[in-house]
Amino acid sequence: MKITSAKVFVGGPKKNYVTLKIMTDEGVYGLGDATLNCRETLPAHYLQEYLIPCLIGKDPRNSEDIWQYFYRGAYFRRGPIAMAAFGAIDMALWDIKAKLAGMPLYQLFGGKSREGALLYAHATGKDIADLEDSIAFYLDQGYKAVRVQCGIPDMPTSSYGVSETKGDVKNYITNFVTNVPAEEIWDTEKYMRYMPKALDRLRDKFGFDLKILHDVHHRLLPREAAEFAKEVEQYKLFWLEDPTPAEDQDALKFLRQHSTVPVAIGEVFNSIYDCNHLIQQNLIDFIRVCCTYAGGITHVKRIVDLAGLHNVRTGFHGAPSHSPLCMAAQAHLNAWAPNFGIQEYLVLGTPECDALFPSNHTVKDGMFFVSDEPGLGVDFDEKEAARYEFQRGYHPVTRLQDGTVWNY
Ligand code: GCO
Ligand code: MG
Repeated sequence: MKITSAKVFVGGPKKNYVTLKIMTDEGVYGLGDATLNCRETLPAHYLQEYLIPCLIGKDPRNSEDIWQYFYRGAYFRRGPIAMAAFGAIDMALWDIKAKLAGMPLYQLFGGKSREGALLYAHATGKDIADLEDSIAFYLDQGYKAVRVQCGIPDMPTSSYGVSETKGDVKNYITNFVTNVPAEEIWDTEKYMRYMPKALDRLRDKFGFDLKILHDVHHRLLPREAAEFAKEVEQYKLFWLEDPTPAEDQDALKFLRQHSTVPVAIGEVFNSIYDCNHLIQQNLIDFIRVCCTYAGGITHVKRIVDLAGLHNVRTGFHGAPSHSPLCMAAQAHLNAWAPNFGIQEYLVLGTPECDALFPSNHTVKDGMFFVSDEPGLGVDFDEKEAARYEFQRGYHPVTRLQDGTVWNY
């Protein structure tokens, strides 16, 4: 069996999904996601210029050898661009393998450990009243876990994960399309003073059964993160995400000495080498990698197994920029993983997105139910894809009040 050709598509409804389609001489094709938010054309070019020419003629069933060939063969290894490109190829090869087997992908990992996988939605509000409406909206849909992000009074601009517009509480998706990045102002003291009060009010209103997550988005210094974690411990978060930028991994020791709040990190990690110190030292409780820019199913499954050895659970990244292909790859891992924790979920559900990526996966009562179609269980409609083209966009750049550049 041989790979005969492969194509890359860039575009989608409100997002520049980077979709890889690998064709074989037996007519079976595989699909993968290489979307790297706000840098989408780079993995697309990496695939087109460097990787696809090497794929032609290879046996698609040898997904491990092909992964090693690209990873070890690159010499300049790792990094989000290369790993997203390898990730898309790897997903597509697993899709082919499971289609050949006539099985849903999770069967090739060892079958199902659970029927439905717990999801969390993004609740958001320009202020606390909006955030409460947003949480109520997700509770009505049956969600049992929500990430809460709230506008901070007197913050000069809106902060991460929060809409500019009052009343914008449903399925909030940031529009990053700009010629140059927008700029935001951040004030750590205001955030640290207000956010615990907001959590207090939410526990008062919604009680302690609701699973509440919160994303600091890398903005605190190690000592501040320890203080914040200590203070919010009483609100029993499901997790506190990215309290500090994870480059300085030992900074988390400080937080661990002061608080038992569960910590989730890893959405910007690309490889097991970014994760292994945090996992082996028990500095985190949830690992947040994703199947796209952490090198596909082959590599992420290794990370999941390592995490399992140290009682770290999964909480895969599922921001709006992940295409339904990446979400499906993760759904199959979630169905199997003995150390599954939770899955972030935003992507599916718009008619445009469903038309571009038809699938029978379902979401009900805040749980994801993986379909029993062979392979990833997601198709790609090339005619629909022709409606979209690439639109450049940037993540905002964050500054402190005095102009110092900070972490987005
Ligand atoms: C999350 C993330 C995202 C990132 C986004 C950047 O927890 O989902 O923090 O919202 O900001 O993936 O492209
Ligand atoms: Mg995050």
